[in-house]
Amino acid sequence: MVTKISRRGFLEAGGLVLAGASMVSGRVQAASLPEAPIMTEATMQAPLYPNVGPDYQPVVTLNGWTLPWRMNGDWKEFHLVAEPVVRELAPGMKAHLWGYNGQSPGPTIEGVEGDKVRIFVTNKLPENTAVHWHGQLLPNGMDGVGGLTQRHIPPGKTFVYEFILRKSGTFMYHPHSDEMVQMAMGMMGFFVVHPRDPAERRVDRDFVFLLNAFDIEAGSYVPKVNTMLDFNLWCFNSRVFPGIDSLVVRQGDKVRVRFGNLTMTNHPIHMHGYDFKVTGTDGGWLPEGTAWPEVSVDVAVGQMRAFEFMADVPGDWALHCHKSHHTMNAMGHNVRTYIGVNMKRTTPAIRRIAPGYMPMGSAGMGEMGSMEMPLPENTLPMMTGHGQFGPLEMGGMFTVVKVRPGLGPNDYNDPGWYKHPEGTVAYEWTGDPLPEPRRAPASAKRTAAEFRAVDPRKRSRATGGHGSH
Ligand SMILES: [Cu+2]
Repeated sequence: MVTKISRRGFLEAGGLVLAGASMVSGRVQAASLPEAPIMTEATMQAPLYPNVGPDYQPVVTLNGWTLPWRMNGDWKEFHLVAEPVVRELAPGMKAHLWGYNGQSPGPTIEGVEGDKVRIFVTNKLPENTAVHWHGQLLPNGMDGVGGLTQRHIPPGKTFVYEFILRKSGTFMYHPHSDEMVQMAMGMMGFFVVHPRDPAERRVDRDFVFLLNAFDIEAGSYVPKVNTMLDFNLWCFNSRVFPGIDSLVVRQGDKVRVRFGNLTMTNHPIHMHGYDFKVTGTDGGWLPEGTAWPEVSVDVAVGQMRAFEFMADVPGDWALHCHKSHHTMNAMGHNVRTYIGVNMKRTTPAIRRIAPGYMPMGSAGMGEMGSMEMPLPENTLPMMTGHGQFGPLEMGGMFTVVKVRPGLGPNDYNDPGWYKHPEGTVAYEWTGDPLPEPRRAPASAKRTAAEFRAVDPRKRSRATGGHGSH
């Protein structure tokens, strides 16, 4: 508590200006590197409550953690270690990635507007790296663009970044050295800066996650780093459903959800049950009164978004990317469409070449959600996960916001499935059978002639001679 008071006194005495001046001679005075904590698990760790400086409600990182820091004078010191990591994407599949301090994404860095931060970055990768503090307003030489604003950090070396957190908001960090490879390998993290006034923009729960994607062939462990668009694992924080943490919320809490997009495409993030307000972008907070309502918010590549809502309606509310291919796991995009095809005749023929072949997809693919199929080692079913009413037939960028009455103020333990009040669940009609629908008279005749088969060899004749060779 003594530290807290003296620190506040310092800042009230024009600390921000003094801090600016001291940046000029901002060489590390301590001889020792701060500890670099390592996390070995992919489960959500408890948020880190501030023990010095202004109070704030710390963020909760889905399947992640917050990087501890130490105070050195008036500097908040962090230590990131860039290194190869093993990350469980969901139970049943591990990926060999690159990340920070034992995980991909790296730990969330959290601070307060006005903080002087000193971030040590040790490179334990087999190649150069550099860290860019995406969205932060800082001196050019601290911007982390290898070759442009600093020397790259060679393997085995530690570099120091020093800057003042000039504004509150939602930021990210990621490499700016061999960027394509290092991002495809999972190197990224969240950076949250809280307002200096503890009452400003305060919420009761503040969740963060990054959107990232990998292309990992079934049975292999290392992402294909040259893939540009056709990824097969769409992640929140290097996890896929059903491996992604739920967002556990107490009914009545004010909730914020922040996310940043470091994939190669946009993601319309959709939440059920609420019309939330978009309150933050990459550029900062929206001025009070200008937040706009949405039920889906699109986040472009390189952008961050924050939305807020009052958790007044309990339930299990889905939160997911609305691109339906992004809520699938390990999907082969070359699988043929068999909807409407009678597989009875072809199946025996295929089984002669591929014993055990199972005809799938002629009535849709939903059956894959409940089927136990032998999979190659180290991959995940395309659609999976079970709820209280059966298989969810989902994967990828999908999770659940669990709003419950009566939870503790900062209790993030999974409360299980929602117990719906009697008579509030969609139910089966058991009354009179469905009457025959009345159709327009012409329709019966037309169904028989909806398509005609064309022999491709005779195609030029059939289409009147276009494009024949
Ligand atoms: Cu998406």
